[in-house]
Amino acid sequence: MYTQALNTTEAEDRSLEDAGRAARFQARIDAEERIEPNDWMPAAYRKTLTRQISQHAHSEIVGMLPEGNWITRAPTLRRKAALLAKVQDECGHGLYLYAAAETLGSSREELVDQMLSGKAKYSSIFNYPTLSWADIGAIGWLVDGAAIMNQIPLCRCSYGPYARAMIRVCKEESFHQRQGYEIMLTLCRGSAEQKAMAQDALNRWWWPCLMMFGPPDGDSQHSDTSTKWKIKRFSNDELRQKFVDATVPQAHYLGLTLPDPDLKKNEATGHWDYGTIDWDEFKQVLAGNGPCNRDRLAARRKAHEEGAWVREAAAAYAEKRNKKLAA
Ligand code: BYC
Repeated sequence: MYTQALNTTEAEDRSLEDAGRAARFQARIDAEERIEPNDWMPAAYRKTLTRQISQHAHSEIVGMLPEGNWITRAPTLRRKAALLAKVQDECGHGLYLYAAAETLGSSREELVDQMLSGKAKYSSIFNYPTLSWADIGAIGWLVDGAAIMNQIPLCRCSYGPYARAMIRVCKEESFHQRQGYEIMLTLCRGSAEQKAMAQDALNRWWWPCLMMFGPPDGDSQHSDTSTKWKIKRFSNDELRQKFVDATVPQAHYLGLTLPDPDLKKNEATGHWDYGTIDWDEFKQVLAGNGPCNRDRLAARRKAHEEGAWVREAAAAYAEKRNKKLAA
């Protein structure tokens, strides 16, 4: 009896203490203070950040595959060097994003396993194929363009390690976007065949790029809490609209047509109104049924297996070195 009464009081104390901590945490967020790894944070904040940062890391790593496909077939040495550097940059982004996610308490092995087992998501966009050289231009211009639109606000995310990682990522993505646009410009100023190739790439990548920003606001599960915690600064639809408004004039400058008959400038709002996104296609891609989902996961699993000896060698070296330091 006595023990039970004592326990109840302890539980009450704990929940009062937690409520106090949660209120202080929210006050820090509201005051635009950065949350650092050793600070107290609600379990749900840790969980949603681990989810988002690790998905982001997986996207960077899987994102190397569609472009990596063209490294050996780049049309010139200059294009090859730039593409090689871009793909290496994506790898670097993945690595510092995994490092940022690790500061929240999950191990890299655990996170990578979640991706390889198909449990964790990565961006839908990387489940589409790169069929021509123009796709490399379209990815740089549109996919990196969309990524920048989404990631610039993440530089002000409440979680310090993620926000700081985003600063460098955004600088590199801006360079990627420029090189992609320059590929498109070269193709559009080239032969009729080259211009048609650029138009075909735009036709295939446009709608999947709009899907990158996530489900419409009414269907977004995490937006409310992520906005309250200043992980998200803009909603999915707001960022999508910003992307459309920035990209339509760029397409016009290239002399290309956007594959949307409903696209038109809304003189009242100043925005470009766009047609209906095929959310069934998005759901299918998320469910693993996009054109390349199976290939992408198979390629990552193969690379992981083939890299096992590197991880073992690094671990053996670290153990030996630690023993030496301890002696
Ligand atoms: N693909 O409640 P919601 C790049 C999921 S760029 C797959 O709105 P949230 C790169 C979402 O995870 C791409 N899944 O979620 C660029 C959630 O499922 P779970 C990576 C998606 O988190 C160039 C569910 O749908 N960028 O790496 O509030 C070259 C409901 O959505 C997608 C980032 O990851 C999608 N497109 O908002 C190479 C940026 N959209 O988790 C590489 C960081 C939504 O409950 N992430 N889902 O199972 C974010 O900003 C946010 O997570 C999102 C989604 C805006 C993407």
